[in-house]
Amino acid sequence: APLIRLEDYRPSDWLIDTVDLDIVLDPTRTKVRSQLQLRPNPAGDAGAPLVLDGDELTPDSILLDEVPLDPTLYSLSSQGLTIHAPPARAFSLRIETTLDPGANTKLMGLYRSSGVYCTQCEADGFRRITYFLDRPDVMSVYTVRLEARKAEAPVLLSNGNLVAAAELPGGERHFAVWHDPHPKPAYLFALVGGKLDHVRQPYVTADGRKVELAVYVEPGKAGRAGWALDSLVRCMRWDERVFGRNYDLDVFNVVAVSDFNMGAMENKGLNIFNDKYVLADPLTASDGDYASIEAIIAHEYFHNWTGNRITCRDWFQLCLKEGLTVFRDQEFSSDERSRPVKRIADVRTLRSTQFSEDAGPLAHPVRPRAYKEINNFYTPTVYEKGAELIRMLKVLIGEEAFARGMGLYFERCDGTAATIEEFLDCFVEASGQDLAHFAQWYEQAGTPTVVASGKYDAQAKSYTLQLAQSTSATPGQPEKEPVVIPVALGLVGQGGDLPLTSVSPTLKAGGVVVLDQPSLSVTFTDLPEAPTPSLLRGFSAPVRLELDLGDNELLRLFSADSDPFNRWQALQTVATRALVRAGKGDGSTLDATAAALAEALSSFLAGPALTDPAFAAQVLRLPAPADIAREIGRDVDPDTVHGAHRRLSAAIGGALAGQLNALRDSLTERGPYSPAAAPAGRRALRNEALGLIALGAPAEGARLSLAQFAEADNLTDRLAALAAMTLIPGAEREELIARFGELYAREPLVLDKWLMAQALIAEDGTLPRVKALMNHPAFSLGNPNRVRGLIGGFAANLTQFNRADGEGYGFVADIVIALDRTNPQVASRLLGSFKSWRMLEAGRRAKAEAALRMVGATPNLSRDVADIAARSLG
Ligand code: B3K
Ligand code: ZN
Repeated sequence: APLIRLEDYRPSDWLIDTVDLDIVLDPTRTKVRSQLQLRPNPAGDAGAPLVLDGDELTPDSILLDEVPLDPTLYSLSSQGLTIHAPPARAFSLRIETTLDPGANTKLMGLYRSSGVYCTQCEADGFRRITYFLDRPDVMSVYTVRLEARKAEAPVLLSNGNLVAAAELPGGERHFAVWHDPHPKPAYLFALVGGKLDHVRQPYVTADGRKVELAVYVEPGKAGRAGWALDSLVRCMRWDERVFGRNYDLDVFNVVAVSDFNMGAMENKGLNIFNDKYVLADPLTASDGDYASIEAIIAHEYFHNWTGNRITCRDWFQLCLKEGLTVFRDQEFSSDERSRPVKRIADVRTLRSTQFSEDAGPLAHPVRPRAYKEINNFYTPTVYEKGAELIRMLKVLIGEEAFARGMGLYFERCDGTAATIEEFLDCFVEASGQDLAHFAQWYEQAGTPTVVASGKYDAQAKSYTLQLAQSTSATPGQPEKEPVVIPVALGLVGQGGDLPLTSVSPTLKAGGVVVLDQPSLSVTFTDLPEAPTPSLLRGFSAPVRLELDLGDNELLRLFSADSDPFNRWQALQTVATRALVRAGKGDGSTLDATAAALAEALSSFLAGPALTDPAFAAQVLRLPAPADIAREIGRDVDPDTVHGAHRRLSAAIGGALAGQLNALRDSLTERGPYSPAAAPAGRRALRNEALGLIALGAPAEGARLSLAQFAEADNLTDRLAALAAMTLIPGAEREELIARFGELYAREPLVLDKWLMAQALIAEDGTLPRVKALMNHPAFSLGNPNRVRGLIGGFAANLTQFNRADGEGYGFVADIVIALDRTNPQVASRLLGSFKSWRMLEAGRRAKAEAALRMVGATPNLSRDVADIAARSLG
């Protein structure tokens, strides 16, 4: 496959002003009649051929200005349709194609999910529906007529506003016409047709527009759609209040489907969702699901401005919409819930997904320079690190300048397909600051390491902090430049934060030191006592921090820091250091660390911890074994790492079992389940405690888990009981697993969690268990959620995916190859599980490499899988 490069970008030679689609839905022979109004792009080459994208299409007929096009005047290839010498003026094209949505297993373009017709076009699925200039900088006004048998598709939806709908003569068929007045790129096109129930609610925007909101779900599931609709209303108000953004159509529809390659899709006025991120009731959705639904409903809604009204010039600018929209949804959730807890959760995700990507062969800049398959670049780097860049920008220029910059961006770029440069220019103008050096973050891959050390001068009452940065080489980028790192900091004394006084120009208002050179030092004066530095408060930059603080100083920060993120981080750092040592084979300090952590946690839990139980739950949770493996970084033995993690958890759990038990009792919920942040936080703490007890006092843990399972009135507590029991081998565990499976036999989304809980068991028997579960009646390789639950769960199992005998790699590699024949996107995602293979010890490394080579050598691989295999080995 050819390499597509950012530097080769050229405007399209042709533009398409309007698109009229007439689509007659049929399970195997859907007719698509498309009429395009084209004209030469003044910014392109006059007289250039017209090259329309098409994928797995053949035209039934082509008319140019209503006259059949002579076959000598065009040619067809597997990539599309070229009209060699089109008229050098505006003209129309009418093209008819026939599709088989029932046979579309790639879930790109038009397909059927449980009988419902639906589409997925981002990044390049529209070309699987009709011939088109399928690139985001070609924006057109769409009118879409949908026709179907009433019995098969009583609901017919597309983008924009409904302008006509009626039965056809005979009464068996009907149609609907939708018009979207906002010009949009083809990737935002969508249609839905099927039998669906819905819930709806009228909404009036701040600027007075009446909007009908609706959430469509599988028949019989409308009772589970309320939370999504409620979340939609709340995020719409929030966007009006915080960003001044109003909605711009008369309807906003959300549709849940059960076969979907990713989470959801922001099609204009018609968001299509993986039903996992819509359906919720207390017994089939966990607190985490409620929070994800709220976040993803918001994310897709926020795209209406950051993505749709302002879209991307080309796919290299993907972070322009994704990083910014993740930032916006994170801010929304922070405002709806606890800001520090949300930040901690987001940083955990960033470290586990993005830092690991940055540390391996798939590392790439937030704005990649080249790609073979764009669908492989919807990554934690583009999304989560992309959001961190926006967050840093806000810290660097300040809240007010940031708000002015956003306002400028919305005003200036509305209706355009924009670039990162145009975005940043708005903030240069709003702040008066030069952001050229900051822009380096978009170009340079890898996670910088910041090394910090400090010295107190008792005589001078001053404290000097040294900061240095470096970034390791990543594929294609052997040399790294220093980047602009905002280090938000405080100096903590016996009685809390000390005043920050410094003549250094690098110290900005709000206590931010900007590290934009290889190293710098800054001296703080007027300090009557030796301070403990609290660095990177709120995780002000996506970097690794190495501190010269001892465990005692960290424990002091844990109890005295005014920044909740760093309180949490302090304890994580103490645990991480001990686990890294033990994970490398030196477990000599682990017991002492366990005792120190247990003591700190004990007084924390006895103190005012219960004022924010969700925060306390985060404090109780140690870094994951995979985080420790990544910190070790080379010659990792997953069994040693996992063993150390178990030992530390068990020691803490054992020491605190009595206290945790009492804490659990004090947190017991009375009254009916509510997904609100406060009760969810109490459940999180209770269940975090249960996990520690299960490891530290297994008999007690089993008793508590079984009792909790029996009494629970919600999925969160049932799942936590199941998860705790998976840590305790034996007959009781197997019985609970069986009982859970029967209870939820008809709830595929809950079974996904059940499959995953089993796939994550850190025992040798897990691989045969997973293989057996592939024969479970609910499992299917054809459904992405099932695959992500069972196989994705297994691939995330540090010790079992990385079995010393290599069987874990072979198993996943075989599934990747099998899946690639039907769904390349899901297959290539799964292959991404190998991204950390180079950090393993030599034996496993060789076996993982062999599995990757086996995949790479398979004939007829999709571009998706071939690209990941090649880059993983590169
Ligand atoms: N924009 C979509 C993701 C599309 C993925 C294409 N492979 C969902 C989102 O980020 O909101
Ligand atoms: Zn998005």
